[in-house]
Amino acid sequence: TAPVLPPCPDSPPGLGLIPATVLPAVGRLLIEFTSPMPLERVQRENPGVLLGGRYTPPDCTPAQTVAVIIPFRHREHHLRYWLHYLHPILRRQRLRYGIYVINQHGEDTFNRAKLLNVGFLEALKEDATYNCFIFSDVDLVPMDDRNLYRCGDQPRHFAIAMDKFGFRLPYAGYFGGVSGLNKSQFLRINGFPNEYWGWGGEDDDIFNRISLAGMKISRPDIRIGRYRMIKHDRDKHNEPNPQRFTKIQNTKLTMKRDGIGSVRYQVLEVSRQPLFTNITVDIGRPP
Ligand code: UDH
Ligand code: NGS
Repeated sequence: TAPVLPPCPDSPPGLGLIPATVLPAVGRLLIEFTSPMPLERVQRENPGVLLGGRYTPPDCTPAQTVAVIIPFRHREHHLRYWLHYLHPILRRQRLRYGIYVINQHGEDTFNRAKLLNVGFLEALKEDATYNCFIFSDVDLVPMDDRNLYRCGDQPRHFAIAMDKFGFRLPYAGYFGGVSGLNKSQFLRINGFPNEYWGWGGEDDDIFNRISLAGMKISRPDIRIGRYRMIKHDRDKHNEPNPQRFTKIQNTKLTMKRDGIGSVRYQVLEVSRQPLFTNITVDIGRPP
């Protein structure tokens, strides 16, 4: 029988130290997106990561099992950097985790929040023990490994100090980029909205849901929640949604009927890659 491992520490040792890809500045990592990043290299540098992008610490038993959900289409180049930086960070954080890339099939209008709902359900189908869900854009890399990718007693907002916003929150109710909810928090808000097609507002709707459910956002220290975003042009088929301003006024009415309880989609392929699980899905198109 396997030996019983001790629980993983609340503050994993070695964070803020100086592994290969890290600057000798406490906690701060050197993040750059210029050198080419072949997947073979990322694979070689992360031998402990199992098929599908699964990882379990060898030396302790984590309290949570974390599904990292990435909304995705045509961003392979960003994904390689994301995997390169995040796998070592998540391993150092002593997390049991899996990486799920939710790839929107076709060229209809993008729908970030609906893809995140799909990720929640599909991750649970892969492993019913997931109890923490971290939703991350593919172009956001934390600059400090003390920003722990875990869930707590309130929904968590991780990406609070992004370089493009001068390392500050752009507004007090900002909940975009990288966020995390445990299973019961996610279900309490009926998941995320499915009806935000195109860019903008869906993160504000999620913020509204959380507030309406009587929960409060938890955030790391502003010096720790720093992120670099990979610079990119606006994507095709993700134009700003002109309905977003009226929609975010109506969350209270819409959240009951539109959410995880009403999401309809069709999984086209589940493919377990060495560093992540790729789930290609038909989520339909705007009415
Ligand atoms: N995403 C894709 N493919 C797409 C659109 C979005 O994978 O075609 C995902 C990806 O994870 C991305 C996230 O959805 O990180 C959020 O979309 P976004 O990066 O387009 O949103 P952001 O607010 O950029 O970062 C908006 C366009 C900014 C143009 C700036 C020009 N300088
Ligand atoms: C707000 C958007 C959010 C968006 C944030 C940052 O205006 O969805 O800007 O955008 N809300 C609405 O449009 C209602 S960013 O500067 O990253 O492009 O996340």
